[in-house]
Order: sequence, then structure tokens, then C-alpha cells
Amino acid sequence: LPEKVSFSAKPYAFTFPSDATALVVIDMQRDFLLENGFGHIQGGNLTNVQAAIKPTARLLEIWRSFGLPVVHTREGHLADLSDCPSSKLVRQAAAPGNKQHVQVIGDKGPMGRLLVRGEYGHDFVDELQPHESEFVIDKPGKGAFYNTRLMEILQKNGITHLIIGGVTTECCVTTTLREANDRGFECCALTEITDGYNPSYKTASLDMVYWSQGLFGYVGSIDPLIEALK
Ligand code: TIU
Repeated sequence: LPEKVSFSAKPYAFTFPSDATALVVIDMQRDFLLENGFGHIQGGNLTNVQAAIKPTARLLEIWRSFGLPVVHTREGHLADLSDCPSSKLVRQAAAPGNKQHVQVIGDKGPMGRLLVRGEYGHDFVDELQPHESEFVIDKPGKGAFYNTRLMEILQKNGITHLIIGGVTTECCVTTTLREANDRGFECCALTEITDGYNPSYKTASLDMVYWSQGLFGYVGSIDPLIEALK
């Protein structure tokens, strides 16, 4: 690969150093993507988030073929929930009379205890399992920098630029992108490899990233990136 790779994006081309850029895949876990997972139980529509799996696998395959770094994040909590603030637990408690929203973090679902580390539902979907050499960040919050070693790992590996995907756009993806931007990383989200539970939230979230000459970063597409990597 050339020292610098550039591809068209909004608000203008994203240029990244090929030796200092990581692909960050946020929370592609069964609990957010599959039926009877945490997101589904919360009322999330799975159609769009599931559509992000294939393009993510495609980009990962190409990214890996160049030996470039990959970070996978996983949202979840310790078995005793001591790392889950009450604000997060309470928010997701069932409202009286609300049949849809009946289970909270730590409750037992068909894929194990919801968002609890080590449970089947907490792990990545089969198509997007990390490789041995890749980084896995277990995070208790929406943002991947809060209470994790992500900053240390990126710095240690000389990473300055991030290509970002995952679920959900409106929640953990853009929270992480905003955290990264505050910490000095140049960030580009890719439309096809991120999605959420509400199409209008995805659009608004990504629009907010790049408006005002790239307020938080860039938004691009996988095809121009893949073309630029050839
Ligand atoms: N609730 C929701 O939309 N998402 C999360 O809680 N986590 C992530 O976005 N990964």
C-alpha cells in the first residue's frame, strides 16, 4: 500500500496513513443483531442492522489481506453488574404496562443473560468473529473509550486515524466517534457497515458527523475505500 490512501467521502476526501489506521467495528454482537437479543427485546428493528453484517465481513476480508489493524468492541457487563451504573439499568427497566420492554441488562434471555460478558448473546455474530491478532475491547458504556484500554492500545500502536462501522449508528458508533474526535483521532464512518434501529436516526447521526466541514469527522462508503486499497 502507498504511504497515504485517499478516497472520496463527505465533506471531502478522507486521507489516511496506511501504517497508522485501524478499522473499528463497534458492537457487532448477537445481543444487538439477532432475534431475542437485547436490542430486539428493547424494541429495535433488526432488518437494517443485520444488513450491515455482509458488507462488514467483505471489508474486513480486504482490510485483513493488507495486515492492517482491527479493533472489535463489545458492550457488556460483569456478571455481578457492578460496572453497570443504575442510570443504565433503570432506563431499561420495564415501564408499567409496557409489554415490549420487559427485560433489563442481566436478565436471562434465550441467548443467555442480556449484555453480560461470557454469555452467548454477548459475543460477536459468527460472521464477524475476531482473528487472534486483532484487538477486542470490552466496554461498559456506549463510547469505547470510557473505562477501557482503547486509548492506550491505539497510542501504543501508533494509530492516528480510524475507519468506523458497527451498531448502532445512533448510539455506540457515533458516541465512540465523538469520543475519538475529542482525543485527536481523524475518523471516518462508512455508511454500509453501520446501521441502527431507526433509519431517520442513522441519517441524522451521520449527517451530524460531517456537517460544518467535518464537525466530528468524515462519512464515506466502502466501495471507494476498497477501490483505493487496490
Ligand atoms: N440501545 C442501542 O441502540 N444500542 C446500544 O445500547 N448499544 C449499541 O449501540 N451498541
